[in-house]
Amino acid sequence: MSKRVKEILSWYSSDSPGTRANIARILNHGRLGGTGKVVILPVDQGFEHGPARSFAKNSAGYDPRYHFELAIDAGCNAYAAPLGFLEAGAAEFAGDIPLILKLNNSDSLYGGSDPAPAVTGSVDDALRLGCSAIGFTIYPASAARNEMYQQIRGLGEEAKRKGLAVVIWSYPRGSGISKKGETALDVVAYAAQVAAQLGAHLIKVKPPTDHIEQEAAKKVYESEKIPIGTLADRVRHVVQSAFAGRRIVIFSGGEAKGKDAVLEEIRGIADGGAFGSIVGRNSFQRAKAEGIELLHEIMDIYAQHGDVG
Ligand code: FBP
Repeated sequence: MSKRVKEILSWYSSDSPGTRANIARILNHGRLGGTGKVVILPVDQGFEHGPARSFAKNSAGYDPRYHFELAIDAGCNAYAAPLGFLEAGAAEFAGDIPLILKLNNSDSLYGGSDPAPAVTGSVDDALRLGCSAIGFTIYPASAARNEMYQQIRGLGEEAKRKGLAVVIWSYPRGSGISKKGETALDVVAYAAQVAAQLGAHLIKVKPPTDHIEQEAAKKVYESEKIPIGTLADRVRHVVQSAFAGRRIVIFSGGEAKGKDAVLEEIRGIADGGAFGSIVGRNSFQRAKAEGIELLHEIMDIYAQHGDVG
């Protein structure tokens, strides 16, 4: 076990050996194993955005087995997906890569402004499928957020009792904020703090812009001269907002874009001290060899910031 992984595990001192072993499994797997950095493949977009928007660009992705193979062949730390996708490959690929079962999901067919995902799997499903962690999305700023906070309270308590890790996707969205506010620095930092307070071991947020959404927060950012000019500055602030960097905070990839744009963003995120990235559409919407090459380049950037001690 590397010194860095040991140090990260020491931040989770209230957790059982089972949960800590599962966090270690994620941190020690794949090309970045042992560095304290992670790159995870998430494929819940079929549910969240629909099949054509997700898989038409690279039709191999309609087959659930494709994503297991992509994550394994690329040397990702873990693969995260909803129940159906994991059930379709968990036996065939058992033991090949740490799995994260997404326990809630929402579709894009209902157009309301306040997302209210359904619970679509259980902690026992995660254990049955050999997962290392449960995953759960919260939408701070949705009118339905309190329901999500209460659901993850129960699911998180059960997952920890049964020795699993907890990963929270924290995506501010809904009638409480503007569209621009979803990625505002103050809002993303707040979302990371809420996920940490809900007991997440790993927290996933979107890369923040330099917009400040809330008036009360704006005054503090100005009076305390919090640096917000570069992506690295902003990522540093978000990581600090999740318990002074004592929680694993990773950043999402977003819609498919050109390779140079992806890598430039990753460099900024890595420079800010992020623990890694979760990259879905930018990897599985490319032809397999190209997706793997991009994931490797992303991992190489993080490896330069990692520390195997
Ligand atoms: P991407 O790299 O494809 O953005 O995936 C990361 C992710 O968190 C997925 O798990 C999730 O489905 C998606 O982002 C949600 O994206 P959006 O906020 O655009 O609906």
